[in-house]
Amino acid sequence: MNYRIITHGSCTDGYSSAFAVKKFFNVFFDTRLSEKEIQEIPVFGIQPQDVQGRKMVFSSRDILVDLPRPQAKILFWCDHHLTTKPTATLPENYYWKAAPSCAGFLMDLALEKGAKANQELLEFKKVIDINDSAAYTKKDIKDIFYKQKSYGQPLQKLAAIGAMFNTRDRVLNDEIFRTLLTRELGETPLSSKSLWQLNPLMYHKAQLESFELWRKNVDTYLVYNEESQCVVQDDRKAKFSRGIADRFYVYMKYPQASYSLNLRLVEGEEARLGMGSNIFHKERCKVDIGALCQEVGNKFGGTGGGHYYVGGVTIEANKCDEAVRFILKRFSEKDK
Ligand SMILES: [Mn+2]
Repeated sequence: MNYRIITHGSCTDGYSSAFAVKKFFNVFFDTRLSEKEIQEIPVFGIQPQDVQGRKMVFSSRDILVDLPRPQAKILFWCDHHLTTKPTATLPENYYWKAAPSCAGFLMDLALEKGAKANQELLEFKKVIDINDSAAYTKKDIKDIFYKQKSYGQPLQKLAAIGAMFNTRDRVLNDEIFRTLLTRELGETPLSSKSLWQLNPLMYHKAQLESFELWRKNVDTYLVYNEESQCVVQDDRKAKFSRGIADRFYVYMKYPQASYSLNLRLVEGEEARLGMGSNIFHKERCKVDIGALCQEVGNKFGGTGGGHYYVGGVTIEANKCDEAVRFILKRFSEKDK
């Protein structure tokens, strides 16, 4: 067989997308593989820059989802990021759409190809779409980023599963990701029995604690830049590194903000910048952030991309300050 499923690592949509490929494998590829054979297909979680930087060598049996399109011809590609929008007609088995989630898009494709829809799957699609496009209400954010009495809502369950592969240890995250996706799969990524035996709630509760630690720590150096209406989280100013990032906290703390920018150095040579717009006020977002990330990547010696409302970019560490000025200036200009 030698199929490989390669998806966005440490990411809930990446996990759900790989799940959808497995669930509808025979529909997508017109094969007659047994459940066991499908179960055994290996799953790899990688990052967009691994594809863009050509660190990864692809083969003609590779199935790539929720990631940029590689140069090499592969078996199947499906993505929904604005910055990977194709400029020419796609070859067979290549799919792109500006959908809220890649997993939801894959489910739609499977249904078009004749897979049977069921209520549970359609319900799941709603939840993953909200999750990956951050279409949350403030109440949703409270439900999934702060300690609660119970965790039975679908969005909370999805967050609990995401917590399993969102620890601070990349290697552990990848191992959990692989483990979850090479076991018996349920109807949806939420209902695999074997998954709940691994006690996602334990990870979730620990993560909520970590979010709290993180919020307390970033409170000491978060800055709101009035001019650009952007909250800046410059991790170079941090005395400590604590907890796990709660990426929507800035919009709870600064409701007046239109944008957020976070940056950190990785191994001294690389700077990673994340940008987003206020998820509760998307109408304020006049800048195509994915496109801006791509531009910043090209301008400052790296690569970047993303969606209209959120994106990321990796650049040369010594160009970090210049890049920040460039980004804040762009935010200031566009809002006037
Ligand atoms: Mn996605």
